Parts: sequence; structure tokens; C-alpha cells
Amino acid sequence: MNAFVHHYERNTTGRDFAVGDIHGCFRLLQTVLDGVGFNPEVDRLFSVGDLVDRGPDSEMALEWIDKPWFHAVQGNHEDLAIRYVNPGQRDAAHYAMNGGAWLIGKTPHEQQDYALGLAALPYAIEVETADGLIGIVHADICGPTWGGMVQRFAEVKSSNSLKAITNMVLWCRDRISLEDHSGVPDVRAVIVGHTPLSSPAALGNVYHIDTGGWLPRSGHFTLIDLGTLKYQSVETA
Ligand SMILES: [Mn+2]
Repeated sequence: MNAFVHHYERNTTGRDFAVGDIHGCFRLLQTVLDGVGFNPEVDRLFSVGDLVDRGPDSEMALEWIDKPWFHAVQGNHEDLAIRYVNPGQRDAAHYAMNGGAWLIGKTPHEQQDYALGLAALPYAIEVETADGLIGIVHADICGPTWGGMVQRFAEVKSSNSLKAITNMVLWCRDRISLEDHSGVPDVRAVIVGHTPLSSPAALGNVYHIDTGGWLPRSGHFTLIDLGTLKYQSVETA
């Protein structure tokens, strides 16, 4: 195990859920959690990343990351935010086009705080469940197996070798666009977001749960119960 991959033991007292891309809709997400009777004392919520950009509450991201029951991986929008704050990579026009106006408008000190907080998130999370290990990444795993990806993360020696992995993990859409049903053999399931769908879709044991909760009118948040792998769609409009 390493800083890029976080591991969680089985939750023996409550439920575990994962949710698709949040994109600055934390208040809406809270109403969804209320809708399933989420109990922060015993339940846990895992996020496939893309906490920020586009929606109205992106500045609440650090507050949510601090919640003891909320555990997120980085998405490509965390990557965009971190890169925007890095002086050598700053491209305000590009980031604004991708929903980053909320961060562009902050002071340099505040921007630094957000970049550090988002960069502390892992790229992958694994959760023990009664029926086996479940992996969570933003877009897709890197390589054919979960264990192989974790091993590659552990062997990272340079920013280039990290980037070779995160290019896949944060950005890749091949599995969904090619309708690849081959799945991931060494885990019970993998949960991903990144590509908004009208309803959640399992390709083999890879569950795509981003139903565009942040999209006005057309979207809604989907939760997946990691115990049962059943979806819970909560209408909030
Ligand atoms: Mn994304």
C-alpha cells in the first residue's frame, strides 16, 4: 500500500455507498444522502472524484474532504485545479472553460490551500466488503488487474512514471466507449465515474455510476451500495 492508494477495512456497523462525479453540488448531494437515510455515525460515502468545477459549491470541497465518513479519489478535475495553481502550468482560459472560475477568483493563498488539499487525495481506494475487495478510481484502472495497478503505483519513481498511470486512471474512456465487458478479474468490483450516462451501467464487474448529478434537469445522482452492488437513484428536482 502507498500514498496513491488508500485501503479501508470492512464496515461492520453501517452501510458503504459510492457516488458519481459531484462537480460542486455538495448541497444537492446532501439531500440525496438524506433521501437514503445516510447515517454519518456508521455509514461511509466514497467518491469517484471530480469534486470541483461546474456546480455552485466547489469551495465546499475541503470541508467535505475533512468529514470522517467521506473518502474521495482524485478525478481529472482535481488534476486540472492542482495544475492551474502550479505557476509553471497555469492556463486560466483552459481551466475556466472546464468550470474552474470558482478557483480562478480566489486569492493565491486560498488557491494554494485548495491545491494542497486536493493533491492529498489518493488516486485509488480499495474497500473490503463481505463479498470481496471493491476498487474505486475516477475513470478506469491502469493495466488488466487491480493488483497490478497497485503494484505500479508502489513502484513510481518519477513524475513521468506517475503520469503514465494517472493518464489512464483520471482520463481514460476506452472501456465505456468500446463497450468492453471483460471486467477486472482480481476484485469483486471496480466503481468509476467520469463519463455521464443517463443511467448507471455495469460492464463486466466495472460499474459506471456517473449519471450527471450536477447537470441541471437531465442529470441525477446515483449511489451504489457497496454491500449489495445495487443502485439507489434519488430524484432531487
Ligand atoms: Mn472526470
